[in-house]
Amino acid sequence: MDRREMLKTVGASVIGAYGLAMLGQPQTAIGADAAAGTPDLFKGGEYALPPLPYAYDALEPAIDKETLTLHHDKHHAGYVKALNGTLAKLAAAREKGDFESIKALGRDAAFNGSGHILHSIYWTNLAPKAGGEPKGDLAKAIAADLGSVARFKEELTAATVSVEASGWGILAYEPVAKVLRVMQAEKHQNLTQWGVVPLLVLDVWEHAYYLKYQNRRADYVKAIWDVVNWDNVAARLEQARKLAI
Ligand code: MN3
Repeated sequence: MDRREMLKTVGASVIGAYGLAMLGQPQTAIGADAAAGTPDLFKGGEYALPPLPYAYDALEPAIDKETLTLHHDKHHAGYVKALNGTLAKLAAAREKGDFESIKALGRDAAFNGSGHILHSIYWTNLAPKAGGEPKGDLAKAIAADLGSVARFKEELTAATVSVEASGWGILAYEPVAKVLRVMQAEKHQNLTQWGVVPLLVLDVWEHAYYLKYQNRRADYVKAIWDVVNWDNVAARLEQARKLAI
């Protein structure tokens, strides 16, 4: 088995844990910009940086062009590169039967793999000329599981703003009880529950907002509601409901 085949095998098992079907860009009704750019997160035997599905300045004023450019082209790209590097090291270790570094490699794979997945979802969760309120089945599910849309927004805002250090606020679907849950992630990989499917993820690493908002994380989270692509969140819920654990 050559390196490319090994990566493919390793990659398939890793991405399987997250549910590959969830990662495609659902078509949205928001407009050509939001619907364009089907992210290809794994191609040619390696994880890949999906193109941003809109222009770098498309989310202004909520998210400024410089932040979005650095965030996508440098930070997300860095996670993809590190993930592929880690998986290549794991494959080499497997080839040699030398698992001395398995603990460190496992940590790196969890961190960078989760970073790749969450950022890929984050780009598609946002869109220009978006915001407003969720509709249809998504709105009904939010009301049934989380009180009301207004109360859900309060909960996710509170969870996101209060993440300790670097992390994410997350609306997830939990396929055992078949309910929506508001969660936090520290870094990218901590505090999760196996099996949940992230539907809407809000990045509160400082690199996501510091250039424009400095220490005012709450102002960034308030502004991000103006660019949430609810059609994308709704499409992800529809896909998640097909999962079984
Ligand atoms: Mn980030």
